[in-house]
Amino acid sequence: MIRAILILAAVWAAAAPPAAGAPPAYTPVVTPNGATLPWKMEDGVKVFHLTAEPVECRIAPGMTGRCWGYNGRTPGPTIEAVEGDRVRILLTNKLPEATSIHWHGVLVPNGMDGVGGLTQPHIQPGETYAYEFTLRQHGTFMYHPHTDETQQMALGMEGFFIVHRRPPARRVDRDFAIFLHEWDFEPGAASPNPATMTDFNTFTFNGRAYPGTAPLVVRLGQRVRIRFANLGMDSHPIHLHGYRFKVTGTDGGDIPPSAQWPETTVNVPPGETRTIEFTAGVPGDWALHCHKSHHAMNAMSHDVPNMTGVDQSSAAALISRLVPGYMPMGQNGMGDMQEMAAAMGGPANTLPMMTGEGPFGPVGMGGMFTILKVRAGLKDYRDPAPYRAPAGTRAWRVSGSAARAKKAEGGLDMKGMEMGKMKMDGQENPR
Ligand SMILES: [Cu+2]
Repeated sequence: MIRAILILAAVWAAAAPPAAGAPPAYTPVVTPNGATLPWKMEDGVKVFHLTAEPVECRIAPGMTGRCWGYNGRTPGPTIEAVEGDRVRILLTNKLPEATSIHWHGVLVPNGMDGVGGLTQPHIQPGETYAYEFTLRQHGTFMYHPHTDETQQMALGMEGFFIVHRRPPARRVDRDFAIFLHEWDFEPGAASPNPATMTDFNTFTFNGRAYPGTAPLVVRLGQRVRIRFANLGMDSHPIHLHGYRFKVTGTDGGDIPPSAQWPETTVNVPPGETRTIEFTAGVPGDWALHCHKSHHAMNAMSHDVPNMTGVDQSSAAALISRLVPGYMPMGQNGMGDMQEMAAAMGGPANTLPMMTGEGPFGPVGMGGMFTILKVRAGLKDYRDPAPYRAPAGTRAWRVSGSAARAKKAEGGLDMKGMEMGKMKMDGQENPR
């Protein structure tokens, strides 16, 4: 009898929605540089409120975009709920034009699908609409407008809609969500051009370009999930250094374990989400970035002649008679442009192409780039100091300029170098 009651209680606990304010039965999602949408319980319904509005987007130090989004940000705050929840989402339109909101990947009754003109009237400026449905699945989904989509999504109107599994599956310790977005900002301009179809120049994780992106801070040994979403015009192959991972889900749901294979890069096409999982078994500062090389750069201009290997010295002498201070660029690659651009100063509100300082010098990346920081013994998830590789586990100079090497060494102790002792087992995906 007691056993039956215990079983019934366990079944009820698994099915009942948690009381408002009770700790969630899942690891809450972290949206780096972003936010999670608060909710309140009203008669058994989780009620959320989104406001569509113009927003300021701090792309990185030195650049702010005038964009559109939800609740003061782009991407909008992450909606987080649990399978079985009844949710009501209010949308207030504070844009200068009509909008609507679609729940991408969420299985809803047709009238809740949010396609302006098709399943409901467009939501006019000043109006508020309510959407209500029961969540019958779990996974990583999105929300975005379905009115004047080209303009509204290009300006940043999008967000995560994450539904946790009930009962919880294998628990992860850290659960991150990163929205990918490409923008076209004319040099010096703050408003992105929504008419651009292919040639974008600014690439962001959750509305931030490196070095404006927050790192993903993880304690050594933790199970990590990262969810990526893309509503742009281009696909983004996101590459993680130091690990192998498995793609465990799409916006269609879980991928069964028998269909998962190891990867180091996951391509995230437009209109899709991808979820990856791995165990963070090796400490370090591991790069996480889009592998389209132009997407890991800022303010990248593409309509330029190829100067690689071209001796510009005679041309430079001639041009500088007409344009005092003229400097030829690109002869030895783009790496020197960072320091040059910093010295010259670019247009206002425009980022240098490659920025970010590491312990050994400029990182030479921008755009869709951040760092997975894995450390033993973390007490909290604040950004830790740069990783210091143990003696014998960092690349070393064999020959070359001692002066350059000294600068590159960054003053680190190079004694006791011994190769061949680096422990690799933590990099294996144990499952
Ligand atoms: Cu990309």
